[in-house]
Amino acid sequence: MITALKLTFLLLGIGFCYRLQHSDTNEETRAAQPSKYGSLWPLPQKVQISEVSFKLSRASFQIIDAEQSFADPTCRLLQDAYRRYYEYIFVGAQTHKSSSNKRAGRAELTELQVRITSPDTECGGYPEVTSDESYELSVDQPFAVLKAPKVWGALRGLETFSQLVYEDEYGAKSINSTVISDFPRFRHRGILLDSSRHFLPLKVILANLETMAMNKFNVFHWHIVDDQSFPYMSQTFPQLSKQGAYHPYTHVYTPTDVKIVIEFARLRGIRVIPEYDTPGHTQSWGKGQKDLLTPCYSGSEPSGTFGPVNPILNTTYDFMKRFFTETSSVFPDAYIHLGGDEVDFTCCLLNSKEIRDVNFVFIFLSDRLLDIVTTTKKGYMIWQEVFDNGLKPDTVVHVWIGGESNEEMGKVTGAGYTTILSAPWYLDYISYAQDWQRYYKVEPLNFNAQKKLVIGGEACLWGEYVDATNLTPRLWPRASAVAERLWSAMNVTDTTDAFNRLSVHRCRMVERGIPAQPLFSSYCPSEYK
Ligand code: CP6
Repeated sequence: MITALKLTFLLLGIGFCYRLQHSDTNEETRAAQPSKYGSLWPLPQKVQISEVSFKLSRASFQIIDAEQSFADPTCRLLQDAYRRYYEYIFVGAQTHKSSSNKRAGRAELTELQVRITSPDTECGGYPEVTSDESYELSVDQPFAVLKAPKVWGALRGLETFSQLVYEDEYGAKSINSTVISDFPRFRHRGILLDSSRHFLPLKVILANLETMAMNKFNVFHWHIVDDQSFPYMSQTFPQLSKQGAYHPYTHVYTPTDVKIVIEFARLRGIRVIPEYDTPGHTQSWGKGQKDLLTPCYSGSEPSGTFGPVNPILNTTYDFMKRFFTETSSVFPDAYIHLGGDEVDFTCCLLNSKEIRDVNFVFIFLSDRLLDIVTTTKKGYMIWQEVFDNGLKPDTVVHVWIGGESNEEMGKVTGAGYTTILSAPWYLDYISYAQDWQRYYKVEPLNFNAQKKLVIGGEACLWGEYVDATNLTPRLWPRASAVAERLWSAMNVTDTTDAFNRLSVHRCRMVERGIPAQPLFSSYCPSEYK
């Protein structure tokens, strides 16, 4: 029998659940409507889309070098990109579909001509923080033209062109007459992936580089090793991955694997910045490198556990010199990330006689390691704690603490450091409903200090709860919100329009084979095919 009291609780419970489900804002319960910007993502700086439309057919459309282009057919980066985008443009399109009778009179667009306007196309080079990613796109008769000073802008413009193509109501591939001129708001637009907490197979990393290009990200921050495992196969110190990886042969990145990642990224205009986090987060290094870590003591006896990298032994610096000399030639980027976060001092400061009373991070990182890395001719990035301990002036500081309040950004840029923002963009945190809006609403320059010093930001996907099974849907399209914040103009803040474009952008990623998760109740047109 249900007593009156039980019934009351039951009803209260139902009411509570009802309110939970229906407390979403309008924004969160609405279905996507067409945006006047189609499905462009991230939104270009200047866009004019007209009503005039052209049809495109798989049989006759081609992407080619313009005659006046400084690039020629030996530029593999462009030729590869033409092939990739041709396939993306006609994804899902049938080869021999006769286009509709009704609109048969429509003009056909048969060419996209790509013109690199600077004699130094940078085709064979690596993207850098200063690379020019600007481009201008005009879609009109008799052909569309994409102009960019460097190949990097051409890559961005090809993605934009492919996003302009849609299927009309008869299923014919179409594009509207359009004029776009575009460039990124921030130069550093990154994604951090963590291959230490879980090993990430090469194909997962490559799929995400591909998706990064769809979102105009240009930095892959590879948090390659950490406490849990050391999958980087070092040629100088092979025992590091032999002892420190989850598996010495299957769960490692060989020199060839690393080369593949770097080249795949280069062809998409993406830098690869490796992070070798020191002096904390280094437990896995200790397995293959004797005496590298600080022994902990219980009383006067070694306890058998280890703290951070041992800052007082000269052998530590000999090791670091050889290790970072190797990585500096393996990774072509001008920067390396040296970590420096979350150093646990308790063990060494409290227990070891020798290491008492020293400012650990300062001695190790600021004083010695940065000098070592400087001799390898690399610049360095560091997590924000190191800044709090004093730092060389040319360091790039990566702000990760402070959530959505930008106080720390003001402090770091106030002290004159170049800065990268990640604090509001920890995508490993998940919650109910449309959290992409929270990432989207962040304004990176929302503080009173030297805004010029903020060169961009990174979305971080730490690996404790993420492996090959769930990485891609957890990252996309949530990271797309960060992509638009870092690429598009400061005043692009309309979340309703963003929702409309992002919904279609997400379906496009799915059509391109990327299992990006849905934003909200809905469906993708391609589900019917
Ligand atoms: N690993 C490393 C981590 C984190 C950091 N460094 C981290 C800390 C707090 C949160 C998420 C991730 N897992 N090496 C901090 C930069 Cl909430």
